[in-house]
Amino acid sequence: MSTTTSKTTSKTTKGKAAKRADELREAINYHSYRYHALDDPEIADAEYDALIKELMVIEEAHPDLVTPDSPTQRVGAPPSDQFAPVRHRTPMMSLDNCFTLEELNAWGQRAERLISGIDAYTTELKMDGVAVNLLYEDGVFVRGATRGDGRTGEDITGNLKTINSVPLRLRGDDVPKTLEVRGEVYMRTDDFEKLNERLGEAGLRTFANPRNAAAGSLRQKDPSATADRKLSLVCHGVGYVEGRRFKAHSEALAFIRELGLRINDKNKVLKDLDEVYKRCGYWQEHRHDVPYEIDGVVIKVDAIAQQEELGFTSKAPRWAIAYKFPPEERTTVLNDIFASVGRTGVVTPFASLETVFVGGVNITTATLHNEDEVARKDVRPKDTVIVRRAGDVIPEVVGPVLSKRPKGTRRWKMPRKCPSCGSELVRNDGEAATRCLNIYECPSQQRERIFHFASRGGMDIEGLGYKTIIMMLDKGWLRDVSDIYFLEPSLFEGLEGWGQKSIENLLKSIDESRARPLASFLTALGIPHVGYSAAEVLAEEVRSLEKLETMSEEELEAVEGIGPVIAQSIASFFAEESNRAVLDRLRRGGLKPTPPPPKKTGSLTGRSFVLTGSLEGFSRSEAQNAIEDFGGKVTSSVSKKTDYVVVGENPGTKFDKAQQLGVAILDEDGLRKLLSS
Ligand code: 3BD
Repeated sequence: MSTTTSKTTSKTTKGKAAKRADELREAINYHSYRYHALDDPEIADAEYDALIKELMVIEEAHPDLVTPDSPTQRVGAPPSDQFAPVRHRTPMMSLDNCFTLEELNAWGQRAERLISGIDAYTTELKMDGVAVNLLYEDGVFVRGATRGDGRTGEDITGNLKTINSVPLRLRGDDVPKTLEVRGEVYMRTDDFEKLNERLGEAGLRTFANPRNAAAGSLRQKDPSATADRKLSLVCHGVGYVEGRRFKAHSEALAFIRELGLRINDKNKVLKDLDEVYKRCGYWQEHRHDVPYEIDGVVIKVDAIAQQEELGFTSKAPRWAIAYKFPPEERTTVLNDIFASVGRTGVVTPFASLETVFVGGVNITTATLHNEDEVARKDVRPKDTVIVRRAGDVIPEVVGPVLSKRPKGTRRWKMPRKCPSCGSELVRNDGEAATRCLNIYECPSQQRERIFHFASRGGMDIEGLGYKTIIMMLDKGWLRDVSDIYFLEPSLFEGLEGWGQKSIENLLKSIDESRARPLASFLTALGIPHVGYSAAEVLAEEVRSLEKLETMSEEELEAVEGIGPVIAQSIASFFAEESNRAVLDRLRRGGLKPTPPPPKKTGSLTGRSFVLTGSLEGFSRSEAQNAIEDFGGKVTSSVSKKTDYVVVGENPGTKFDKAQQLGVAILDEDGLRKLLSS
């Protein structure tokens, strides 16, 4: 009798819990929609948090009540080693750019000539984020991917789920069976600055800009790491929707907003081109009035019927264009000019400036490139100068404002001695660069080499940032990059700021780097002229470091994609005794780069292609994928080692070069025949 009672009680408790969980989920989803999609919350953040907390308590007590789309399941996916490729339901197109209002006008005039009476244009702020594609089935978020090459991206579902503005379930009774939406994931400027501050304090590598920070956060292997970064999503289009037709782009956006997806509240439908130009001009002036980075305005013909009439070029719709803002310029006072020594010994003059806000960030230094540039611009210490920052390029000094030059300024002279090690600087005839030749001992070069080695483009050792490297150099733990692989936890004992956890994390990421892809390792070595793309070509060819070490300059030059300059540089790098010693020590430290996956073989194995001009039926990456699928190789420049040059519309100089060298030329049909034979 007593058992039956307790059973009923537990049943009703359970029933109650299930009911309350449902109520909570509904309330949470509603308030999340008010907050993210409508930007109009009804309750305070603390009240919202309390609802989440209550639901978590219930779900913990009754794990069988947890649903996959429950708002508590944002950090659910386990860490994964790889992001699987996913093909988008419909391809994600490219967007044509224009850089002046004249170019924009040319685009607008053309559209209006092709279609008499364009009803309206939508204008959207061009988010400087990471393009993503989200798939909803029966209203449930099932998959999210990066854009990739437009056709296939990487599956980042687990990471996207951690973003609060990504609804896990769509709202309403009018949810389409299948919906694919496109948007940008971005990080607010203030969150970016906070993140960098945090990373910098922890001695970790910082990000150059919010876009890189967003991209890096989305690529975390562990979704809980992504969850720690504040990311947001705005949607700007529908890729596919089942059972519904829209009359206008603005209608599609309004529809997905109803479903709970966020769209930008600055979007505006305008009735003619003059208004479009005005709005572009307005946002160019006010680009920093929004709390995130934008790099332009996207203009789209609003009516879908008119979009369809305008159609596409080979790569991008004719009904849309991005107006990109010009780089921003400001004036400030140049306090002094210094010279810094990079990892290859090149000495770069740079300006130390009165802090100035330009391109969305405060800058205090700007590059002056080289000795001749300083002379040509004749910028002098104490000059008022114009500085420019475009996107993620290094800020540069454009020139002096001569009317503001104070009395008694003097031309700047390149120092004779290395500012880091004091050795004599050298500038070779015919070269712009001044160099410090003390390659192995110069502290600046050592430091920069190690920093480059550990950086994202190289071995990507999380936790080995500037601050940490400087500390380790100071302590004498590092002399060259091989010392990284002999670091012991005991070294850190008693060091301030180094807890058990951070030591473990650093050593773990060092350990992970032991098996980085060969191409990353070759890039990390910083051999002059060997950037990532040359390293990729080499890795593909040699498949092991040992093989590369034994190759002669002639053998290297025979590799497709490797020219005489690179071949010479690699040969002399490996000829140097001290470099060999570092490589040996790296191996003793357990370094074992992973060779690239086996090459596909097929009818085009051993054949190399260069693409020029635009093809009708392929985007560039589609053509490349198709060639590679058959075992062929696509390289960027034409040489006598090239087998075929594929020529599309408006080919570049590669076409001329191919004719000069007598390389076989294929048109699009020729390529298709070759692929199908
Ligand atoms: C934005 C294409 C179209 C659907 C093609 C018209 C190129 C990134 O705010 N609309 C926007 C934004 C991007 C867009 C389109 N509307 N395409 C848009 C876009 N408001 N940033 N993009 N993309 C998205 C891209 N991404 C990476 C590499 C190459 N292209």
